[in-house]
Amino acid sequence: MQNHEIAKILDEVADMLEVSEDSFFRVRAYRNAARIIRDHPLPIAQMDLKQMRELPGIGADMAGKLKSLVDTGDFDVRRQLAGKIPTGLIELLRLPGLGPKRVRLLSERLRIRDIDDLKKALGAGALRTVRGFGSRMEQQLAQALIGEKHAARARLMYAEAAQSARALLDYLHREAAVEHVEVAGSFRRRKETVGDLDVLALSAAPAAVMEHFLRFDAIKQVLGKGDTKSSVLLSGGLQVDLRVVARESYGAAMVYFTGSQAHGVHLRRIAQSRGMLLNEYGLFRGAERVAGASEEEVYRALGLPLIAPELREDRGEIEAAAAGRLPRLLAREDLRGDLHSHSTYTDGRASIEQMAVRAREAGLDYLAVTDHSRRVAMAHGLDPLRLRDQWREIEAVAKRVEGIALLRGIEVDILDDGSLDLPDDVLAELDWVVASVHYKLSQSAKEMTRRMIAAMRNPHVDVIGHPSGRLLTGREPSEFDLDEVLHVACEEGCALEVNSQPERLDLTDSACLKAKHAGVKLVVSSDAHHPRDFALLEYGVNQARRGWLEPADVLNTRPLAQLRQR
Ligand code: DGT
Ligand code: CA
Ligand code: CA
Ligand code: ZN
Repeated sequence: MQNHEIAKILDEVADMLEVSEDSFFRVRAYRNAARIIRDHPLPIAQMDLKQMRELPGIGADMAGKLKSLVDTGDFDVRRQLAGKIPTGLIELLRLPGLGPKRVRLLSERLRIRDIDDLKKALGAGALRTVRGFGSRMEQQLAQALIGEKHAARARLMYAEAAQSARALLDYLHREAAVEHVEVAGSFRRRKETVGDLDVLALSAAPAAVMEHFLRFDAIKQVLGKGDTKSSVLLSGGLQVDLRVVARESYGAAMVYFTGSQAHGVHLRRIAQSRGMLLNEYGLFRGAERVAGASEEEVYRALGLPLIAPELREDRGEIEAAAAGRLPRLLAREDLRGDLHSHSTYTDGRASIEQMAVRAREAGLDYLAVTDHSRRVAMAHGLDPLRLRDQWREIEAVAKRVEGIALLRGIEVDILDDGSLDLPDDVLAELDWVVASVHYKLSQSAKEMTRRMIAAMRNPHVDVIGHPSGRLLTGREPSEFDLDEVLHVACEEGCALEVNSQPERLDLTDSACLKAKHAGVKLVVSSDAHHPRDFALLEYGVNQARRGWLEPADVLNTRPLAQLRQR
């Protein structure tokens, strides 16, 4: 069992507890455990009970449940809940806008037990009789139910797929007949979610590679096997297609299976216009193979430089490549600082000092400590008094820890009307102000646009944090007029964040590109709640690269002195 699979089960248990109105603390214990395990760098399934108990944040009781889950695939609390709560009710949680509290309301007030019941209630207009369910909600649900039928199997977040990909590649490398192996497809394009893994192995002995692959112990089901292609389902539900390719075709196969499909179609059109044929085996003129062994060679033969996989969406990259105007994409090494992080002053897991030390180890020159403001009570948000306490601590740590500059920051909550959760005179004393929406994300587009603009108009605000509030785990983005927000951001010199948390990745790639064109600067932030989280910057950089961002578009590529002059 991969960490993300264990975490998913714990989250489901938390959902079930919440649907059945269990205590807040028990729910939180499972959510915390899920988060800790999802983020843990080592495979939990390979730990013994003692090691599990020693995981920070995992108590003896939880460790026992984990052990049972890893050994037997289940544990007592989950069995009991599964017996008590109809599975249909849990499935409702997948619908947009339906959290555990709302699902409980539906079941209590309208006796809804599954999707069919919900459809009937919607049809009868019964939903709006329940408090908290407006006509917007009705529309949203009706739409989602139409989509439900066509929706394919759930896609995995990139970070989750990366765990499986790493384990699989490690395993494949152990077979001597594998000369080279890579994941292509949307995973290589670093898409925020991944439908399946398309793996290409270079080998002169396909049979040996296939045999080895099919013995991978995380395989739950073999969907099909052939001499050079096999498809399997891993235990976490992720599909893997493995293809074994010969040396002379490897580059052409990489181009073909990295996609996107639209990018591939465009390339084949260019090949045709030059009297050639491009397929997964090579680029051919008549019977002659013009190119195929490497991607570079294929692109070159089409008159193009190599195009970064993150750009291959046919969104203008081929035209840019032909004109010699490909962007010099942001790389992780370009980031000199991190401008969004939390500490134990609010909901972070480590002291300011621990965070500073790890940020320095991550190669950063500066770190803004941006804990929550008071409205975010769940995280013990800071009032001006405790904030001043924190400044003293920041100063003390700055003296002890050399080699990294610490900025006094805040993640100030944007209130419902766009005013901020701390007075201006307090904000004026800060080095760095992130302003974020955390509540009332369901406001109308008009209200939300006005709210964000009001926040950006405040001269102390440097950046809007996770602008849409969406979560890939199921929360829809808030609605606002992006063009208008970008217009004001540009006017005010207010930046927008690319939040690196795997379930946020907010802004999206296309919004990044729009921001760049509008002349708005971006900030790629970890939103670290734990020293380990600086590694998440990789995901934010992926998103930024998909959004065509170059170092100059991103404020935290600048040296601190230059950032301060802004
Ligand atoms: P995913 O798996 O949904 O996240 O997205 P992809 O892009 O990995 O799509 P997938 O796995 O269906 O196929 C991998 C690549 O193979 C895709 O990006 C382009 C290529 N490909 C697959 N099917 C077709 C097709 O019918 N026509 C063309 N031109 N290319 C295809
Ligand atoms: Ca794929
Ligand atoms: Ca595929
Ligand atoms: Zn936040």
